This record gives sequence, structure tokens and C-alpha cells, in this order.
Amino acid sequence: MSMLESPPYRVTDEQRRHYREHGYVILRGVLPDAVLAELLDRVDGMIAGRYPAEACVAGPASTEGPNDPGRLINQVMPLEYPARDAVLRAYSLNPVLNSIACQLMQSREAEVFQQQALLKEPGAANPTPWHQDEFYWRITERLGQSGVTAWTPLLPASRANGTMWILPDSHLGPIMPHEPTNGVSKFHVITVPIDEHRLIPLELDPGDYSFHHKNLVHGAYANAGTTRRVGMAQHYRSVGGAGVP
Ligand SMILES: O=C(O)CCC(=O)C(=O)O
Repeated sequence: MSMLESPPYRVTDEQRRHYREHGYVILRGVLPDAVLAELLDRVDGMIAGRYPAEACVAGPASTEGPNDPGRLINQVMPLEYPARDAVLRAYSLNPVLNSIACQLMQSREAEVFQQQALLKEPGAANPTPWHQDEFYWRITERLGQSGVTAWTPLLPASRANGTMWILPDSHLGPIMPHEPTNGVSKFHVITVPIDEHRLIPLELDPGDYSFHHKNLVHGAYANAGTTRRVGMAQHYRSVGGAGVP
């Protein structure tokens, strides 16, 4: 039986409509605190060397050159899926998140093809450049698939500590031109001006989720607060049947 026929978490028609029309939906209290606390311990521990980070990037998000902004952001990102690490693997197979991804993409099945935790200390120049995920992935163009990101903070995220911001409705437009940040980074940034007045901050607690469409413009300002900001993104693509690109 597919996730659409018997979902462990039911997305309402109104939530699906919001996702379709605006490119994102906020779902609160989706997973219990213990799941997110275990993930935080794991990604922190991988960076600190308390847990092995086999087949995983665990360290600066990008170090292409001395001016690379990614060097001030730590990242944990498996290079194989499902991940070798048991906690990351279990999270990638979480049936509740999988079911939500299927319902939003209207696909019979969904699979995780990327996980990325971005860890940002307070007071560092560590913004996430404005981007569209599909610029990096090209899964519709290459594979005819849809894609959705499940993003939750592993510590409370606010405007002050550099939560993620999204540009509603921007998924309805084309994939915009991007260029490497500072000319040196693996991070790319949209080259046309973003209407920053229309951006919405995702002020969420661990276990609250934003699901955003792969074409939605999003990013983050630097962590100018006093607390750490750790975001966990899990990227799904539609498999095994119809999906809504
Ligand atoms: O956590 C962030 O700042 C960015 C995450 C992101 O780009 C994503 O979830 O697609």
C-alpha cells in the first residue's frame, strides 16, 4: 500500500493547497523532541569527532578559497544514501516525513537523496546565499522528478539567530541565474535582486517543519544572535509514479 493510500501523517487539503500555491507549508510538532535531540547530538558529535563520519562531509561547508563564506558554516552531509551513520539513516527513512513528502508531491513514493545539516555559531558572517534547490539538482530537467525539502531546526530558530527565510510564490517562476558566492564558493547565489520585503522568516522549534518546493527561493541572513543555529534539511524526490513537478 502506498504512502498516499494509508499515510502515517495526514496533510490536510488546505495545507496541500497552501504548498501548491505558495511553494511551502509549515507543519508544527511533526516529530518528538527526542528525535531532534538525538540528531543534534549526532551532527555535533560528527563535527567534534565523537562519532565516526564515514562517507560523510563533516566540517566547513565550503572551502574553495580564502574568501569563501562557507568556511564559517559547519556542515554534515552524507555522501552515500541511505547514510552509513545509523541515526542519519533512520532519519532519512522516517515514515512520517516520507509520507508528508509523498502527499505534497502527489507521488506514490519518495526517497531521500540528500541530507544537510548547517551549523552556524553566533556572531559569524555565515549567511546562506539566496538560491533555488533545483538550480543545483536539475531533477525535473534530468529525471522528470519532483522534489521537496523538509527543514527543521535542531535548536530553536528565530530571526535573531539567522533562521531560514523563504520567498512565497517564487516556485511559480523559472529557475533564475546563479553564480558562485564571492566567485570562489560551492555555494551559489541568485544574481537578480530578491524582493526582501516579501521574505518570511521560519521561526520554528525543533520538530516544527517547513516543507518547501525545489524551485522556491530561500536562504538565510547571518547568525547575529546569541545562540547557535542548527538547521537540518532533508531533500526528497518523487519515485515510482506520478508526481507534481
Ligand atoms: O539552513 C539553511 O540555511 C539553508 C538550508 C537549505 O538551503 C535548504 O533547506 O534547502
